[in-house]
Amino acid sequence: MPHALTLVSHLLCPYVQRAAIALREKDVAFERVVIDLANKPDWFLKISPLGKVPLLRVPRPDGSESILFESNVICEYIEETQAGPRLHPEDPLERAEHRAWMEFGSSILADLWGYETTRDAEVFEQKRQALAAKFERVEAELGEGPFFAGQHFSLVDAVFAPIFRYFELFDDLHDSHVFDRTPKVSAWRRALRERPSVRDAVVPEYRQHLHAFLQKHEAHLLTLAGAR
Ligand SMILES: N[C@@H](CCC(=O)N[C@@H](CS)C(=O)NCC(=O)O)C(=O)O
Repeated sequence: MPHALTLVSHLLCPYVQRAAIALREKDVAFERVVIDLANKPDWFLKISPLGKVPLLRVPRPDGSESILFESNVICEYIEETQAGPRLHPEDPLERAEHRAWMEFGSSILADLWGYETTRDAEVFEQKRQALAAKFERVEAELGEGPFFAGQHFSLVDAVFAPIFRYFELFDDLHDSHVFDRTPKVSAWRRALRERPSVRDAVVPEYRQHLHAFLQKHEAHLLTLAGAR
């Protein structure tokens, strides 16, 4: 039987991973369609208002289809419609705080984009410092763990897990020292790495794909690693 929900994806996209993690946490079966962003198919351009992934294709009862875009909107929809563990706090103020930290995660991704794609040593260093400063902010928010809000996995975890995944490769290539002053963030990273929903959000060859992406951009990170 075909799955009701289809997640239109790209192999490396951290925003796609948020939605995949949320679906897996709720134990929802879904289909994944992977597209090449460097060569966007016409059907995708027709249905994606911003030309971006993720999209969630949702069938309506009348047989038509809704196309949801924007990862946080998709995550909120999953939270509101799917059974399974809650991924947002019950309390409205805490829920708003979680949404704010999800946005913070998106701003980290903007710095990470510069960090991983620049060929310029100066820009690289600016981004490295911006990332370190942002993770120090996050550090101040964390409690006992293992997750953002304690024992209970939430959408904030789904947002940060793909961010941390980048550093598995990046810090192997060249230690960023971004986490030197953030022991709680480091513990959070470890907890998320072990989570099945996080592991399964990407293909087993993710690391190789990410490495190829760095090569395509002639990233300064690879120059530092002496790997180019
Ligand atoms: N704000 C969007 C950002 C999504 C986004 O930037 N996706 C990237 C891939 S990770 C994309 O599709 N970029 C379009 C392109 O590369 O042309 C969201 O949260 O869904």
